[in-house]
Amino acid sequence: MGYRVVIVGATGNVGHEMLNILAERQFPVDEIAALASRRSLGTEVSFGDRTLKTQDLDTFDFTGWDMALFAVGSDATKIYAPKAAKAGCVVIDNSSLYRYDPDVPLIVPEVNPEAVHGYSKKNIIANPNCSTAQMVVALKPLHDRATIKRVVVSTYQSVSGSGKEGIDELWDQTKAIYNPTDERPPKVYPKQIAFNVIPHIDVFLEDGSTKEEWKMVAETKKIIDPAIKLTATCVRVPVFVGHSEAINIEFEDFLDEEEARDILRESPGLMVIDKREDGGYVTPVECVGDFATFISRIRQDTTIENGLNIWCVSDNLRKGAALNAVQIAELLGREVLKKG
Ligand code: 11C
Repeated sequence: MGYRVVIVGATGNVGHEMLNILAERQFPVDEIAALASRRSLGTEVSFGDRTLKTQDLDTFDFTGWDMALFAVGSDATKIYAPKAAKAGCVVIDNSSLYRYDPDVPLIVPEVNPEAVHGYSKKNIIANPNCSTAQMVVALKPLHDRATIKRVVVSTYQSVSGSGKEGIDELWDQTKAIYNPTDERPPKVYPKQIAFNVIPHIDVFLEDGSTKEEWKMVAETKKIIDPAIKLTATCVRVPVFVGHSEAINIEFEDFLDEEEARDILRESPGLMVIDKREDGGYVTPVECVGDFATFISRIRQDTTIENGLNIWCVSDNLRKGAALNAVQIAELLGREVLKKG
């Protein structure tokens, strides 16, 4: 016996990846419903070798469905997630709406699987922001060994983090550099993204940081340890898919780079590719479509007592969103619902 699974936002980038990953990982599905807003109603989506016709999110009855993977913005989530949860369908939500709610577990299955048991307070589980998800997979095993005091992270985030509109804007601007008749006014980013980098993701906060940077701090504390201090600079780069991060870590205890490499190599969800030679590291184009979070450039930071630098790259639509949500679904099935 398998599960009755709903995908909310099935026509978007993340919803599309959720369907692919459920099929790729042979998640035990008895029945699947692909929901979309009225605007995309009737659009067909693929699930393995099947084609599903999308159904109307507005009128869908969640009663009798085991879990719903939500891949829509916070506004739609606010309306439909409580409806699903109340009908007894466990919501796995990719938006930021519930992440900081103390009654909602925020889960990265390689890091804090035990938190799944907290789902029942609201019948909702939150999926973290993409830039946090890949980073905490790398930080957790190092924290377990040498206790992280402080992290300084700079991100290089792809335009797919802004959805299809971000991808289209980079594509259109790139074409327009060579053919100015293709030029269109920017809609998604406040400055040119093609052949440029923009140190601004999400809205500005009063202290001068951005919401994306704040999310990395708040989510790392909730998922790993509130004692970890973290400061982030989040930057949008002209890459279609794959977020990269330069992470500087200060530990309580000394951690030798060789031991760090061994720890990371043996930890779940990670793939270490770290040869100290030309091309001996991973770049975002190589991680697209992969399940792993890749770690390269592991090296001691000798400017502080117990310091380490790493380079961390992952497919933001997968580990950063759809894959993590499916892993939560697997965890929920294994530990709680126990049907598959
Ligand atoms: C980006 N990280 O790259 C964002 C996208 O809170 O789930 C995901 C935003 C979120 O723009």
